[in-house]
This record gives sequence, structure tokens and C-alpha cells, in this order.
Amino acid sequence: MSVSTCQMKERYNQQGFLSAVPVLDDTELREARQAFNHLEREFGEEYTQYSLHNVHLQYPWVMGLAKHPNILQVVQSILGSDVILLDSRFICKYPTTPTPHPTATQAGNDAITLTSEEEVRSSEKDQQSETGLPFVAWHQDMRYWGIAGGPVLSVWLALDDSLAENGALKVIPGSHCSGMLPHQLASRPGNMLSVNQEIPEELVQTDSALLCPLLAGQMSIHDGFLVHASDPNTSQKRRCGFVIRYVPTCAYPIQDPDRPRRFHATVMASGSDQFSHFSTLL
Ligand SMILES: O=C(O)CCC(=O)C(=O)O
Repeated sequence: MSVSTCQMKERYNQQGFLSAVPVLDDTELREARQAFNHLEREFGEEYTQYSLHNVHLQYPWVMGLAKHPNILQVVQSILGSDVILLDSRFICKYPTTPTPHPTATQAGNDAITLTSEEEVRSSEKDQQSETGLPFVAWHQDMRYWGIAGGPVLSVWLALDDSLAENGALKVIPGSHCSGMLPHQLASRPGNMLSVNQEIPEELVQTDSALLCPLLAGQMSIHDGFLVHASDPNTSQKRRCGFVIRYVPTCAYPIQDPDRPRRFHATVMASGSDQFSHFSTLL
């Protein structure tokens, strides 16, 4: 492992995430966006907002993104060489307001601490989410996945610039070390999460929240226990991300009769599988 890969892994282990990692070159990005725009025209925005789930099985270009060498290199350096692609989904927030938000472009930097001005804006956005604009409530992915025996790593690959004004991901650094936090039914309308849960606000250290702005073609990655969320898109710019979950082959699904989970779309991403924990569920 090179020094920079080692440092990256150390930082990921400490913080629970990495941001602004370059993945797609200009040609790859253009082709991916064209292909996504084609699906948008075919299915309509209401559908492409959240329902393009596990379409890596259907479209070779999506599988190509999920197995992109620049993604797998980073994922393997953290999870090891034997990696399963667990699930994928496009998450797209469309423009909802006529006037653009006057925010300086922050992309290209690594994660950015919310300044007091941005905290105010963030609380304005909290109010906006009262209106039902799509947002993502504070949560931990592990709550949704029910996986033990190994970590879940999520990749968020930006097909559009993802900035403060169009609802970039925000994270609580180090929160992956707190274990599983309680989740409750989300009270505010507009939560995009399928099970509509949220971590109660009083358990989230929102004053240490960091925004993860991305330029199109970059990715952030986060640990399954990291507390994260995203605000509504209040700009005129679409925010399209491709979210891909990976696990090492030693991980396995928790059997929960109250919440049976099926992993229909698992695919070997790299290496070999000596455990077959997921293939028996297909
Ligand atoms: O796209 C978003 O705003 C939220 C994504 C998310 O929650 C995740 O990648 O786990």
C-alpha cells in the first residue's frame, strides 16, 4: 500500500469519511450524465429522484460506474481485496424554487466546516424542509442494512456538482465510533429515506457538522455508522448522485424476523468470496 493510500485509510478510520476523491474523467462524466439524462427522459423526474434502485443489473454503464477502477482502488484499500457490491441507487434532488441561492462555490475543497452564516442557512433549510422539499434526515446506514461481521462502506459519486445550495451531503466527523444510535420515525415531511427514520436531533452534534461539497465526477465515501444527512435543494441546479454500498465478503446479513432483508442485487466487485454469505440469499 502506498503512503498516500495508507494516510487515506488512516483518515477514513479516524473520521469515518473521505470527500472530494476524483473518480471520473471528463469523457466518462459526460457519458454517464448523457446516459442518466436518457433515463430521466424515459422515466420522468419523479421516478429518477429515488427509484432507480439496483439498476447496475440492467445497464452496463451503471455497472461500469459501480466497478470503476478508481472507486474500487479506494474501496479495496479500506475493505480489503474481496469486496461485494451490495446495493446501488441514484439519488437525485431536482430544483424546486425559482430563484437561485446566492452561495459561493465551495466544491473542490475537502469537507467544509459550516460557518455561522452557513449554520443560519442550515437552520433556514430546516425550516424549508417543513414545507416538504425532499431532504435526507440524520441517520446511519447500518440501521437500514442490518449487516454484521464487517463494515458497510458507501460511495456517493457526484454526476452533478453537489454543493451547499443544492443539498450536498453533510456528515458528523467521528460519529461512526458512537455505535448504533436510536432512530425514530421522522417528524418533518420530505424525508427521502425509504423507512422515513431519523436520529433525534438532540443526539446529533450538529455544531460539528461538515458539508461534503463535490464537483461532478468526484466521490465521497462514508462508513455505515457515520451520522449523515442532506438538506433540500433550494437552487436551480439538479443534484444527482450515484450511491453504491460495498461490504467485505466476511460480512453477513443479520437475520431479523421483524425486518427480513433481501439482497437481490449483490455482485462480486473484486477478489473472491470464500464465505458465500450473500449468494445463499439470492
Ligand atoms: O443523497 C443524499 O442526500 C443522502 C445519501 C445517503 O444518505 C447515503 O449515501 O447514505
